[in-house]
Amino acid sequence: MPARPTEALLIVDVQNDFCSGGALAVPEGEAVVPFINRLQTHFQVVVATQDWHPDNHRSFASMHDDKDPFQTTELHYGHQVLWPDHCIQGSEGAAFHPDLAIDPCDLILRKGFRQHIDSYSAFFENDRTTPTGLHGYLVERGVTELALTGLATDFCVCYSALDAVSLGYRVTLVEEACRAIDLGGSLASAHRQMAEAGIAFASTESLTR
Ligand code: VGL
Ligand code: ZN
Repeated sequence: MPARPTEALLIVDVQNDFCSGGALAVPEGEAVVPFINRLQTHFQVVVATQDWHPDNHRSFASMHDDKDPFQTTELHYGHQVLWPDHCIQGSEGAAFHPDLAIDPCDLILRKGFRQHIDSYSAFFENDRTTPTGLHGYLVERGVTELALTGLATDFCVCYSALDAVSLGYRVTLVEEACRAIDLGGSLASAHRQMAEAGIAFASTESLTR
């Protein structure tokens, strides 16, 4: 009989390109690092994701004529924001922030490596059907509860959190351990959707004492 549920810490995309000076810098992105490092020892399972695009990825504005970064387009699965080139496989921008503790991670999961599909969520790509394999891994490890951290709150963290709820996990968002891009109200919308889905919001302090 399990004494307590198995909890996993999910660290989303804490990569140089999402931090200050990066290609798709999230304001104060690097501020999440000390909180995440502190959280790691309090979880039985720790997983980090890495946005990992080929240099001709369809989510890049540079791959579309007459499009600038942060405009939108229709791809074969629907609406897609077009981004500056970022997190190109093997580049310095795709590497984890140098201060992020990687050694405690049990699994590093890469996503967004298919040229024609973006992948915000750690569970499903943006066509909403192609799985990343993370759910299978967590099920096999007996994980039922997830604490989410990382970048960006209103894109990859939010998509991952909502998918996790629909897959049946209990989900908590760690507030100081996330930062947002906030594009046209996307942060407010993400907060509303996560609250409606029953996601809890917690502080690092409450999870580490
Ligand atoms: C992300 C936009 C494009 C994220 C990744 O990690 O939130 N956002 N690729
Ligand atoms: Zn990306």
